[in-house]
Amino acid sequence: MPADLRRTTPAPKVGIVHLGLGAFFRAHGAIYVQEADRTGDWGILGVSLQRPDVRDALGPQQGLYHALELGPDGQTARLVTSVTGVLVAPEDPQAVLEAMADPATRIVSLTVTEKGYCHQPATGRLNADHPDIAHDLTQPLLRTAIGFLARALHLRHQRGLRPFTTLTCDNLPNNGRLLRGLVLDFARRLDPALAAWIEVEARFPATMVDRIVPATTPETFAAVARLTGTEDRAPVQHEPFRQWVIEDDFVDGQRPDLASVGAELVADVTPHEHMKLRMLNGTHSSLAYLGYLAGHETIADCMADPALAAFTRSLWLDEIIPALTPPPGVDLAAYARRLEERYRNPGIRHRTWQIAMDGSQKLPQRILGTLADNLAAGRDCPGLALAVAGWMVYVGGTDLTGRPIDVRDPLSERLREAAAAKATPEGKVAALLAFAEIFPRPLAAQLQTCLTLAYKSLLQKGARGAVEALT
Ligand code: CS2
Repeated sequence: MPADLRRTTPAPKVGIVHLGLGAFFRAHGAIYVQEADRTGDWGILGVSLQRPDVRDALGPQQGLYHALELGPDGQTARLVTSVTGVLVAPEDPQAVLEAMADPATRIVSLTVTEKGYCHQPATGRLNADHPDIAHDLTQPLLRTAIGFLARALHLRHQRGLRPFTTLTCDNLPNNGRLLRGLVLDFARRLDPALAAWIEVEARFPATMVDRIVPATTPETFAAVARLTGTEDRAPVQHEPFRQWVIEDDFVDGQRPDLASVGAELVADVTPHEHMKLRMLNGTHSSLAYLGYLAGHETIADCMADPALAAFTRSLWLDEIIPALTPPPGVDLAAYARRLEERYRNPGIRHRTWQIAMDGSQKLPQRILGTLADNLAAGRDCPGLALAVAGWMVYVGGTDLTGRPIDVRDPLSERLREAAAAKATPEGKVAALLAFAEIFPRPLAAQLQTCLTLAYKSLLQKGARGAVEALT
């Protein structure tokens, strides 16, 4: 009989409220915080913004869960103790606001995925037409992270408290500045005095987060039971590598000592963020679409295919690195070699389909920025163009052999209809480039010809053939 998970030492006091308690944060930030919290003052109260599943699994375990590390040569499990409880926002939004407004809460961190920011990916502006934002501006039962942040800061302002630090941990460019702009935009519509206070007193440090966290599978549960002898209903799994680069800009300097456990606290995260988003996430998304269309289930399967491995190396060396400024002291070619090792980790099954999700929200910061910078410098990017064409085929909803694709994307219906309305590759490419929320205008016009060529190559040669033809 496997043992139940129970605390044997007191839970830490809550100092952090985390919005969007998904697998990534539980396998990354929650572990750093546990290691850094030597005084028991930085417990994490998790908030699920949509579903109760994580609370239902973690609640009976007093917030405890295991993180399974997937090394190339074996697995280890560690107990994570920093999460003290979980609230489900739709059940009791007021409780979430009160937790965020509690004076002991000094940080509100978030991982709500790209689409959770309710912005226009191409411009970074708040999408005020988003139904959930429109709702949150007028209704008390909040739905969005932006609504919760602005209204909780409002409560703190009204109560004469200091603001919390808002710590975004999502893969978005200039994530701190972006979020600050969105919260301010929302706050201005609530109360100009609130917006003025946030502008001066609140802090939104930017971060670069990195750890590959494949979705939990039945094998994860089985491995944790085998290694720990407990029946854990909420384990997560992750690669050994981890990195967290954080802009050191917290309200009153209040934060756990994250530097003591390997996080890098820096003055400017931008070069780290560009490097990671473009080199890791950019090739991840490229492999997600082209690898999926080539019939590969995981990133490791893609890298075991010599054509796709050579293609990925060429993306790094010929297209992405030339358009990057390296962070101080970082050798980008060495970073690429390290990424290749991580992608090849045979202990990890990271599905192309998982990474392919929400492409409309990911392409701008992962791929389109690199394309734009290269085009401006007079360099073409056949590999990244092929990746975008792969996305265009993918969102059409049918693979190159005619099988349906389960496309998950907030714009999936509109994208599929737009592509289906045109018969020719030129027409389909133009119809998808017309999505101004994804493709900035001048870039869209510049991409029409090379994307049409790439799209035709995919139809004629298949994904693997098109990749081989390039390398
Ligand atoms: C992936 C990321 O699913 C995806 O879109 O590219 O989750 C990636 O694994 C992480 O950003 C790695 O840090």
